[in-house]
Amino acid sequence: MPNKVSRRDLLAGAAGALGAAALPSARERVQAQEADTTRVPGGPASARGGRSPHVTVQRDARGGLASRTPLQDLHGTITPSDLHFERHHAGIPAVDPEAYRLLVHGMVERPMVFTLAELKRFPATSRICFLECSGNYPTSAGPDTRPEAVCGMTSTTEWTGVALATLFREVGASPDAAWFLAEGQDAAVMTRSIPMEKAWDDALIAYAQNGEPLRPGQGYPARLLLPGWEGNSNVKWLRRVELADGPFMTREETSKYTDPLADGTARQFSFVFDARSIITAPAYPDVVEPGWVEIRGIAWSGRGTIARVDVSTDGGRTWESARLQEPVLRQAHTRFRQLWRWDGTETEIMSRAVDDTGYVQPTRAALRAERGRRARRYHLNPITAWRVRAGGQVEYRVEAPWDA
Ligand SMILES: Nc1nc2c(c(=O)[nH]1)N[C@H]1C(S)=C(S)[C@@H](COP(=O)(O)O)O[C@H]1N2
Ligand SMILES: [Mo]
Repeated sequence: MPNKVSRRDLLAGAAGALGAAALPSARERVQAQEADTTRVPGGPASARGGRSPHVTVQRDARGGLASRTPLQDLHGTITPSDLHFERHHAGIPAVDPEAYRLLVHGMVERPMVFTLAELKRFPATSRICFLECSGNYPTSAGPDTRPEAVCGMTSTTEWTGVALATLFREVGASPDAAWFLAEGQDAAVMTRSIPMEKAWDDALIAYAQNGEPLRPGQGYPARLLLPGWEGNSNVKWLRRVELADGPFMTREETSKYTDPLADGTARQFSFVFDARSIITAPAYPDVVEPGWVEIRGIAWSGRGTIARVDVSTDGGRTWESARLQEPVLRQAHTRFRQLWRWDGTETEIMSRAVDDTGYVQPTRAALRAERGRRARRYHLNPITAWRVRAGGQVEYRVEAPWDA
């Protein structure tokens, strides 16, 4: 319960602040207005909005080459553009939109170069989906780990652009082309090979996010967008697309983003993200009180649509289906909620996502058994648990380091 303040106290406070000096300072004006917003005219309209001075939500950008979405501070499913996570291997290039060119060549009838204006003249299409980094797993995590540090390298956006299939029809893609290369114009010159099926299915050249031009960190002026596929393959600052009859075997796909498996083989192209979920509240550093608590979180799957999210409040012994909150979109963050009556005893709470392909989010032990001891910290999606102490403090349930 907030402190009890009477209306008369509020009015007296406002009058006092105003009466303290002949002309109220800006700060006093704000205080007076907050005490009773009906007595003083409010602020003016502005050319560009900002957040309330009371809202301090921001990304964790301590990584320098990466920043994380504060999942625990968000509501709904769309990530505000300035809170979308960022991951760039060699910094954010300053690309001049006038000088920007996209070359499409290789196994095509007509190699073509597109300006940004030309890309925008094609029929536009929009798509709401998540984008996640393949390395979205904590390196070292103590009990004081927040949701953003567990998996804040995932965000959901309404992307707008031109379907890659439209461009491929324009250049006359050869029916024998099986893969295409996507190359960025940053200092990392990020290059990835993508199967042509994804282009014919739902790949986009995106130039807008949530209604505005791409943010520089998201690949301004244009990027490749592959719904549900690992973040790394969504090449930003896209400058070149080359069609070929096989993969190009770039560094990112021969060494970095392959997954060694338990049977001694390796999974080379791990494009599609498996289903994952996390409880974002209550979570560290929340403190809960005995009684009703609404457990809230997000679930997503690169394979399709979230079909169910199970929640356990007894350390994984029993599970109940949580309520899914609309909209439930394919390959997008999906909200779940579950009412829980906490009796004040120590326990663990956790969530388990199930998608419409029947895939069930694994425990860490199951994932470990599947991937084996050589597994690296890529494409990890284990169930995450929060420990609720008897005093109500919520802590991250620490797992042994993945590489241990
Ligand atoms: N050109 C280029 N594209 C890139 C990268 C990069 O470093 N350079 N990073 C990739 C990685 S590892 C990820 S996870 C996503 C992150 O996209 P975001 O920064 O828009 O969230 O972009 C991918 N595309
Ligand atoms: Mo990434």
